[in-house]
This record gives sequence, structure tokens and C-alpha cells, in this order.
Amino acid sequence: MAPSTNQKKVKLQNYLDDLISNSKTSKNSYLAALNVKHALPELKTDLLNPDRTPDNQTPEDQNSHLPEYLQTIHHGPFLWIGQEGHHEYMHVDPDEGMLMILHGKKKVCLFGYDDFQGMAPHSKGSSGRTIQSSFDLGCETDLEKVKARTGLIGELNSGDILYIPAFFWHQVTTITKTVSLNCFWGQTGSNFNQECYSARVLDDNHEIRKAVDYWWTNIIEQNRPFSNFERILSRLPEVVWRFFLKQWKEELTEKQVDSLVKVAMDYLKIENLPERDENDNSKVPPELKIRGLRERHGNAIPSYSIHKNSEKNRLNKKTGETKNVE
Ligand SMILES: O=C(O)CCC(=O)C(=O)O
Repeated sequence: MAPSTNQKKVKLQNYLDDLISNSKTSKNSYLAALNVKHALPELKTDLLNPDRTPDNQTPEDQNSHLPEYLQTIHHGPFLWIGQEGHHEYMHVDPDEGMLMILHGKKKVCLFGYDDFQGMAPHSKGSSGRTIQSSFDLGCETDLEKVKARTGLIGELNSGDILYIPAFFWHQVTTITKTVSLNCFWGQTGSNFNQECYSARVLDDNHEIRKAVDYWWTNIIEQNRPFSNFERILSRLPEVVWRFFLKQWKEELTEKQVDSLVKVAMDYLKIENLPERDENDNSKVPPELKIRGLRERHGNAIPSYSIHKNSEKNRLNKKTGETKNVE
């Protein structure tokens, strides 16, 4: 059962007042994944991507305060401010993660990506950028179901930073009122003797690749009901290349693109891709989109978006067969 959320715009001051006074509203609300670059532009120079060579450094890069180990920033940093007792349901992110506690305390449960299906990932086509598990570790029966797995459970306090490896399942509970930041990133391939992120998750490791393919086919399924899907298929290699450039800020190799195209075709049970329409002369291929992604940072100034968990909204229903026009 993947959770869904409602969004509401409120003034940050009101949100904080509610939080401090422990109002009922604050218990159902969470200021989640607020993109700092959009919402707090005054911090821009502190948040520049440190992934720069001496040749392409700008004067602002000299001011970058992001740690060196956050190599290629995929998305973020994001700000989270939550009331005691809030929890983010168990999910995986398609990027390396770094969770930093500025103030407060959070409990994190972490499980690897091995036997990905065994963690009851949501059905294909569910919305969003993450894959959510239907297990809730706050529930005794679900805890029982993960008993055979090795999990790491720990508390993070003010000043702690946790590396959440890509495609690791994690459930995060806010123990006391907490302000935290997180960031999604990938390896550049030129630092710390590491291979680049795409090679790490696509090339060598079969277990992580199963998780990636689950995520990737979920994106395919999200786009399938839309009227431009045939066109997407007719230009799939280009579409894949651009999609991953946007997601992971990396140019995939031809072999990587081919393998993702094959996974998509196998998933869709098609042997050939449709022919490109002779009138489709556009240089830019159609875009494969992450559907239902909450536009948390859109117009985030001066209001701030909050998502609200409600028990009755926890069932994430697929939209059915209707064709949506793109
Ligand atoms: O802090 C939270 O509530 C969730 C954070 C999270 O899921 C992450 O850092 O990937």
C-alpha cells in the first residue's frame, strides 16, 4: 500500500507556529523536500554543485560549501521540517542519498536492495520518482515480514549525516521536531577511485540492476497511458539518453542505452519499436516524464508546500485505462 499525500500551501511562519504549538494540524503535516535552491535563493552561492573541473569553474564555485563527497548533484538539496512522530514510508530513491540533521532527531531503518520484489514494491505505474514498499515498519505484522532480512536501524542527531546508498529501502521517523536537509547525488567517476554512478547501478551489479529495472519500468508504465507514448517508443534510444541526462546528469553510453531500451521492450512485450513518423522532424525527442511528481518547489516563494499524510489517502490507485493527451 503506497502512501499518497495532499499538498497545501501555507506561510512558513504559520507552519512553524503550528509545529511549535503542537497543533493538531502539525501532527498531520510535513514540510517535505522543499528545494532549497528555489525556495531560498539567498543560499544559492552556498549550494553550487562542487562537480567542477578547474577549467569550468565560475567565480561562484569558489564559494561552494557543499561537501566534496556529494559529487554530481542529481537533485536538491531539499529541506524537511517535521513534527515528532511523522514518518516517511519505506521507499527507495534512484540516486545516492545524504541525509543531514540540522536540529532534532530521526530514526532510520535501512535495508539493501537484494530480493527487491520481496520488499513488496508498489505496482508498476504508480506515480512519483521513488518506489515505495507496501510494508510499514511501524506495523508489527509488516515488521514480521522483513524479519529474515538484515536491516540497519539507528538514530540520527543534530549534526549527523547518513549516506543512504542508491536503491536501499529506507523508512524515516521523526523522533523529535526536526529540521534536516537531504541531497540526491551520484559519483563522477573521477573522485575517490570510484566508477561513475551510471556504471555503478547499470553495469556490474546484478542485484542493484534488478532494482533499477523495477524503477525504470515503473517510469515506462507511468508514461504508457499518454497519447505521445507511441512517439516516445519510435525514438526510444534518444528519449532514454535525454531522460537519464536529466535525472543523473550523465551521458549514458550506447551500451547502457541499448540495455535500458531492451528492458523497456521486454517489459512491454514488443519485439520491434514503431517506425518514426516521417513528419517527426523535431531535433528534440519527446520527453519521458516522471508522472505525479509533486511540484513541491513550484512557486515556493513566499508560500511553502506541505504534504499531508492521511490514513484514508494511503491507497495509491492507478488511473485506469483513460488516454491522457500530452
Ligand atoms: O527525512 C525524511 O523524512 C525522509 C528523507 C529521505 O527519504 C531521504 O533522505 O532519502
